[in-house]
Amino acid sequence: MRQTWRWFGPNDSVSIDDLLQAGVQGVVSALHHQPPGQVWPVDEIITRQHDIATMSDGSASWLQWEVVESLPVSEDIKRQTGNWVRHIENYRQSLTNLHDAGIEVVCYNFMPVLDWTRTDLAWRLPNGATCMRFDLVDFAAFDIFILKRAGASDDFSKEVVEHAGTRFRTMSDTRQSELVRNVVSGLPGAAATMSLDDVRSHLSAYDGISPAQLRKNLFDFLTEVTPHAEALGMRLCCHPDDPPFALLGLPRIMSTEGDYQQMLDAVDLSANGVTLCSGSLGVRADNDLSGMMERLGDRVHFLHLRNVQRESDTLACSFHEAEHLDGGTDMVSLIQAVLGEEQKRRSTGRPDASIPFRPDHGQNILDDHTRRTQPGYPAIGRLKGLAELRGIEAALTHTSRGSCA
Ligand code: DNO
Repeated sequence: MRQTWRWFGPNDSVSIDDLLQAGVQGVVSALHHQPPGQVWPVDEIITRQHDIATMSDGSASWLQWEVVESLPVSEDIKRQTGNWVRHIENYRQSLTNLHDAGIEVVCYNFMPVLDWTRTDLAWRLPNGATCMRFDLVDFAAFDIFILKRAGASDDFSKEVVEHAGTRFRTMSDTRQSELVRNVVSGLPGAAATMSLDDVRSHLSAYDGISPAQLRKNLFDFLTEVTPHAEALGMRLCCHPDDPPFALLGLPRIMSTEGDYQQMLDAVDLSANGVTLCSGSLGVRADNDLSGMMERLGDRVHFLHLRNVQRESDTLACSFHEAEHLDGGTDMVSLIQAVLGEEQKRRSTGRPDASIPFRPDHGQNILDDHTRRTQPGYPAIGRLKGLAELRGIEAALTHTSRGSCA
């Protein structure tokens, strides 16, 4: 298992020096400032590679940019509107440019409008750590009473709608603004100020696009780009919906094993692969993560290892991001399944036998509380996650030194 770490670029307050001390082996990054749909320029790719390869004192870090997360798919491609054909050509060109720079693994997602959605970015746990949380009642209060989306109340159970009404009536103005800010954090351009009207116009661009249509658009995109990636020896890997159920009336199509199976069958090339995100998929009790790793394993090109605690048994539910070894996913079994897949690949001589994973997200602990980082991406919380995951791998692959036998 290849131990990687997400680095947001030179403005990330977790530095390349920090990554080295955390024991990271490879870097996951993206040109976040490039607008979706545009070609990633060669010189910018090379600059990012240089930033990754260099410590703050100018000496070599020996780290490399190993995974792109994400090369975003434009909303035009997802909807097949506007410049989508040009954007697909640009996507292929970006793949060529990344390949020429020596990068093989490219993660993307096909979630309309929203990337990830939470109602709390720093929810306090009893031990003083903070984590990201999705509260279904708060989210319903946002959707029904703040955004006032037409038909929103039909998308929640009667009970949730009632609770949301009570929650909204007692919600302070400060919490209302915070809730809006938190929910739109997963929207494109969220760093800039986004009004509720902006949100409404993003949503209305998907009016009339059913899940079946969106799925067809994904398959069309893959039909266009995967043969190119395959010819270059690259591996594309689709990230699941986060959370894996419908939100804000938008179609969602990458939430279950069945969704992935359909996608893999639609374009049956090994370059058409999976980002197995145990945190996103683990929000659904019906997603069996170890089983998915066993069954989809030969196409899993990238792993996000993270855990969540569901707070109810309903499909759409509240949940929070647990410690990496806590929560609903049995991380030991999942890693066992990953090691099994790697073993199979080794026995058939596959060059990609070591699958890159990153400790996905982390709780804010210790000095994380005073360092400004991207929501979910603290230095120490992730380092703790990485250390725990690395420990599981070490234990499962340990062979006795056998001195007293
Ligand atoms: C959240 C991440 C996602 C992920 C993209 C991949 O923290 O896991 O933003 O990078 O969805 O395309």
